Amino acid sequence: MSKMWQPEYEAMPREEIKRDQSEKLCRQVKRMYEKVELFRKRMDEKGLKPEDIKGVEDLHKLPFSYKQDLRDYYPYGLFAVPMSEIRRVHASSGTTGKQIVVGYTDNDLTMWADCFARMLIATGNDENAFVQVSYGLGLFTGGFGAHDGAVRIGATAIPISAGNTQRQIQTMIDFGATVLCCTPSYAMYLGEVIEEMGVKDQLKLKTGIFGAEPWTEEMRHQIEEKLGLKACDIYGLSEIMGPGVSYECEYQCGMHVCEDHFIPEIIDPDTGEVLPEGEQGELVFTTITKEGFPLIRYRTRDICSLNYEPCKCGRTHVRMNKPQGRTDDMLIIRGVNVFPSQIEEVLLGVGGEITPNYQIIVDRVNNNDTFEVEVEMSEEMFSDGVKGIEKTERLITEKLRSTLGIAPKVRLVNPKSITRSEGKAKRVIDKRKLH
Ligand code: DLL
Repeated sequence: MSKMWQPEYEAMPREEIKRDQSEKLCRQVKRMYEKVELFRKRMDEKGLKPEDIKGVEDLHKLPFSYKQDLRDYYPYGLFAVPMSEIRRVHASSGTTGKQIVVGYTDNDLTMWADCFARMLIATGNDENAFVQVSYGLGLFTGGFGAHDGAVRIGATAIPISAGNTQRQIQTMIDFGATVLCCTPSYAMYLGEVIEEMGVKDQLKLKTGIFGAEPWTEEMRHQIEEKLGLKACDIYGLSEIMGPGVSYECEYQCGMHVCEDHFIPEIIDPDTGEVLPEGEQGELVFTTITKEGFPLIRYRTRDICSLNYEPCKCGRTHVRMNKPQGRTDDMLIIRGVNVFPSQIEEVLLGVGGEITPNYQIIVDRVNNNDTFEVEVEMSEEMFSDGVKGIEKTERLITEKLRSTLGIAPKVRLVNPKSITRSEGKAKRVIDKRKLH
């Protein structure tokens, strides 16, 4: 078996990457034109034939695809192979709407495991690693993605799945886990319970592979401190593959996109125009090797930018920065654009008096938006009393006003009163949608 997860496959000069992508793109477009009815229809509407696409320079001519397409053609209508060649399906429910289904052939599963394996290798792990998979194992892509990646490098997988926090920690200690894979919000929670149990010194963790939701640098520092590991970011989405579309190397300075499989673009979400290198916009992906469920120019709705500068690790694959949020989770409050991640950054910057557990509550009363942020205080602050609480509330309000341009009502709430998440955290309650 070829070891596509070895770093040499990610260190080609840019010209070679482009040549490789061009060949794969042309092949993929031709194949999809034959096999996927919706793609053929969109090409025909644009008056495009597969032969008009000669390489990556023509990518921008191709039609976009959208999450709604997966719903319209639910469950298998966009697959490009007969179902007898689909080895596994996964699904994502998202926060709203009908679930979407994705499918993988044997080759797709191999490629996915290779991509996840790359991250394990790039963060200094090998066949001696014990990989605790605390992403949900099921229709969610997180668990199986991590599991297959661990097996691919010959490591030992511990497929415990999400939840049952005490048992997670006991298992981590008893089985000697060296790598932990889960969402960053669950990692924070595990850290909290580990602190309470006083067992940090019994852990052998070295690397955390955390993703599936946005998280800030401040959160990274707190997780690293609580769990005593190096916390690395991994990105992916079910539609494109699952975890491992891009990932951080040991230098933790942007996530390398597996460009031999996925071509990223950054576009203006309003006009659809491709933006100049380095600018922030909506991330779009084209899968150039996927067989079962390929997608051309898929609008992820994630907001980020791309960095083509060489990385210290020697990989030449482009890096994307941490997605700041999604075009569809951006809140518009009193006419101002607000991303939950901006709030998180401010809160975590405040330091020890408050915890990183918070909730944003937006409502509309008499045609005016109300905007509240509830933040959990630390045990120490709780016992110190009212004066300190009011002062901290004022401090946070001012910091948020200067970052966002509008000030929420900030309320410090009792320790442990905000529900913890074992998967993706739900930070926003937008009651305006319910009226
Ligand atoms: O969350 C796949 C995954 C599993 C990625 C485990 C990483 C680790 P979905 O459930 O389809 O797939 O959700 C995909 O989650 O479009 C982003 O908005 C968000 N997301 C995923 N990774 C990150 C990340 C998985 N590292 C959606 N940072 C994506 C910020 C992320 N957002």
